[in-house]
Amino acid sequence: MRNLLFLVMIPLFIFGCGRRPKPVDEDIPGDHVLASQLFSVADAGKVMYGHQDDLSYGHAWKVTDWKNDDLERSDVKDVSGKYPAVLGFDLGGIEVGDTCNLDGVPFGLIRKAALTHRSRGGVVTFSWHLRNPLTGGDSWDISSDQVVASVLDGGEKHEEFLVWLDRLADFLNSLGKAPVIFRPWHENIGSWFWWGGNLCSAEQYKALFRLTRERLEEKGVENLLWCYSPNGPISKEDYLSRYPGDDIVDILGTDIYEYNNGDLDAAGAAYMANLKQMLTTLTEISKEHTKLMCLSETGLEGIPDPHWWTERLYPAIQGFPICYVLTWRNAHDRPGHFYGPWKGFENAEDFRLFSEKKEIVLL
Ligand code: BMA
Repeated sequence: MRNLLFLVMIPLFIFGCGRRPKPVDEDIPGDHVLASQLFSVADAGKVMYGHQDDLSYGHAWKVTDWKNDDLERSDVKDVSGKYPAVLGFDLGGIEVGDTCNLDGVPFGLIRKAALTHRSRGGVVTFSWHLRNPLTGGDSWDISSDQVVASVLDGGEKHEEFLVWLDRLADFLNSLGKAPVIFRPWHENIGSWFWWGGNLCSAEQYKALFRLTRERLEEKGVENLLWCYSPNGPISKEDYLSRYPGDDIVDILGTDIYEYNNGDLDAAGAAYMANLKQMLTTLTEISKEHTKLMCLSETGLEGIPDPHWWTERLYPAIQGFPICYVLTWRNAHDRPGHFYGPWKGFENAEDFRLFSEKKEIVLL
């Protein structure tokens, strides 16, 4: 996706989320169709709600026989009657040829769920918690600050890393022409992933992002919208310090969580202030760079706040032109590790009220 500007000017498609995208011309690339869909949502003052792994598993359940499953179960649908508009998946493990991702979800199921969701009219986004190519550890292995350097051109792991990118390309190509949002190298201002702020220079980070996009495109991967999503809140200067460039990035994202430190009122107030500060900054950058923007990850683990959806998240994002907000996964095997709604949990009704707000879009 090189230039999204003309999409704002030429009304190629008129549809909202929940209606199937109807191309008026089959030659129009899928990434343009998706960008147009996202621009229409943001221009209408709407925000699509998204949930990680929503069709693959939920609180205390998971799809077991994915080949014969119609993927109709969803924690979000159980509570609100509708699927989330945006569905997130993680591709960690694809690079080494695993059959399941780092959370045990088969890549076959991810492919099927992504295509099913797209055919229902929804939007798909992929993150990538890949392994550490230098140490053999995981994304969180920050024992060396030479990992990014090692995969760049001239580095000792460069050739191996290209093979990793090619495996990723094969998976993405297996989706046919379905457009998706790809969000690699996320939360890169913090230093908890091997591509984090203290683990590589800004130039190395940008080169890593560029290498990823260029290699995938060389391998024929089209139809991606590329999202840059540092952890927030951070200043405008910090956000842009590692920004890979307007020719590389299509969507400006940020990941911001609420952390319960025992004082829910204080944690909630800090979360709302953080969101407001970061989304104000993102709005400014998105205007200057003519880019879409989103809240790429958010949530409060275990949602101990009974009115979190309507009194924390909703007022904090209200009025900002984000095309979507995505809450993280409801782990099926860790009872307290959930960020989305599920039927039977005490604040399910609060989510239902959130989902019925006029700005919030589900499928
Ligand atoms: C984290 C946690 C982990 C998970 C990872 C990738 O935030 O949910 O359990 O492995 O995301 O999905």
